[in-house]
Amino acid sequence: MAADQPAWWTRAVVYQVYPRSFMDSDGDGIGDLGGVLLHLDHLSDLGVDVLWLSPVYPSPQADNGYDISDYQDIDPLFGSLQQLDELITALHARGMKLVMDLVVNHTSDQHPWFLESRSSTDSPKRDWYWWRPPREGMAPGDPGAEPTNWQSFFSGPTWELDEASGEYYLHLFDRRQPDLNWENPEVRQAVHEMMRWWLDRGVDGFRMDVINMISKDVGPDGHLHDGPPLPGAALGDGSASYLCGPRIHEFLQEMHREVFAGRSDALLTVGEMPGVTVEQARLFTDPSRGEVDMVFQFEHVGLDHGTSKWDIHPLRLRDLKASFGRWQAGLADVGWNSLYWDNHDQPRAVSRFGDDSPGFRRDSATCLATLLHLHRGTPYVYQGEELGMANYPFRGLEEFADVESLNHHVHAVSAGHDPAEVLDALRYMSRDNARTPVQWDASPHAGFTTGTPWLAVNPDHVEWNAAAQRDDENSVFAHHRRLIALRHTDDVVALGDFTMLLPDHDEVYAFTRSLGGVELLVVCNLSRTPYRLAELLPEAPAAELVLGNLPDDDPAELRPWEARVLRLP
Ligand code: TEU
Repeated sequence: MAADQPAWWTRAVVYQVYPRSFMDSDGDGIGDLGGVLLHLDHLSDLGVDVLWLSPVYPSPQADNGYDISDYQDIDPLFGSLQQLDELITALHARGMKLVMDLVVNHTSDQHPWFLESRSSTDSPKRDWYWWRPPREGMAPGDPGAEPTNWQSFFSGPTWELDEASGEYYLHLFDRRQPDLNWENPEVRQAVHEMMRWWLDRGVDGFRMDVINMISKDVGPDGHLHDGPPLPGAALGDGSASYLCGPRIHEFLQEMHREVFAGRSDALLTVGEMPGVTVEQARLFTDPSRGEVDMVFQFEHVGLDHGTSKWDIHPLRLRDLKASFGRWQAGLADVGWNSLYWDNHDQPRAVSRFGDDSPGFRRDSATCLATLLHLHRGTPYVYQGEELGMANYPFRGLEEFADVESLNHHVHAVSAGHDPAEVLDALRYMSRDNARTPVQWDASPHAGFTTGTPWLAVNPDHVEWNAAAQRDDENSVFAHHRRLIALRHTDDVVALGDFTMLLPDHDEVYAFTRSLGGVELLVVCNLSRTPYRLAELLPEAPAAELVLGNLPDDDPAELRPWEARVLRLP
């Protein structure tokens, strides 16, 4: 942030659209750009400033569009370039911006660049991807002959054998998502050119998929290193070789120079960075370094993980406070935080960190939202979060579609895990929980489609839907609207200093925000236990209520899942 004027995004709120599940305008059961255009009122009414659109580019859809086969077009499944232009115009007319998803750590294996690269070992694009011979002394396809022992994010090794050449290619994600070789300057130039093309078209920035994985730790001879063995697995953890690798800052600074320098500062860049530390994030988001505006960090969404995301432990509130507190402090004077509970990769927050039982669902959804939106940083709302959408009651494996979930099931069961336990973990943690269609109304398929939805609609849509909430001042939607408005109007919410209170309390989350003599006290009860407020925070009962999630009642008692934003005298 420049010292003189805070950047515009310090008071902005971003709304993520996962187009496949947002709204289907043509009855094929899959959401599309026409559907996004139909529901822009929903976004304006909510008051958000930016729409981040998950990938709509041509893609075989092996990972729902995060496997791109053409960076400069729109998949007919989602619509056309003309509709994308319409969306840019319509958003701008409403004072909103459009941020596109940039997926350039990897392409689809059907991208012409990869088809060319694969076509022969002499191809001019051979070096655009990571091709390696089998491990020394082994033949292609031998068990363990992969060039490194890395386990992929989507189960199994990160290497796939190409029978024709006898060489392996690298894929940190699915085998249909080969990693681009950013060491090659032609790759970087091609990406920069494509990004400029989108900005020239009018888009307002990029959310950069796994952007801290583009630099790999490669020896001068091209050697990549094995990682430490993973507990109970034949494969290893290669993350030290590809998370925030040796040239990551150089690559992002070069991108900034080549793509963003000299353009309007009304743009937004956010780098998705699994495993990023606070110290690294300070570097990535220090404006004087010219890298990105903010990053998505993963610490808080890993606090309920054990050895993997499928090994689920209940969240301890003091761990969340320690983590958020460190991120708030670490990026207080330099850099900027992004704030999120939900996205298309995470289970629904109200089911995971809240209480989605009927009596507490509305209150816990609004309590979690208050907690998040009152932090310092740019909040991200994921479609349906503003309605309190919850995890889906999956009956069996046949109801899952996500490549990560399905690959995990195959690998875990073949490794001897109890299929019932594997299914339980999927039910709770699968990305498909976030991907069920948005619940617009109580009609069949929740008003999402007139056809058959690609992923089942949550049966709770008869009660939990946008139509029921839009005019209800007590709804989760209305509460989000108030939180977003507060950030727009109140400097202390956007910019105030953050101080964590009660760090060891297991059920109550409290903090202050202060700026130029104004001080807010935020207190959130993340439990069913009522508390006497004066016993926790003696100054609270006398303070003025700015915003609360429950009807005014007894100021002395903090009710189950109650959240209050108070102004201290
Ligand atoms: O996700 C990156 C990532 O590391 C995880 O969030 C991942 O989705 C997984 O849950 C790890 O267990 C990004 C995208 O957001 C995701 O949808 C893509 O599948 C992935 O990159 C590959 O492009």
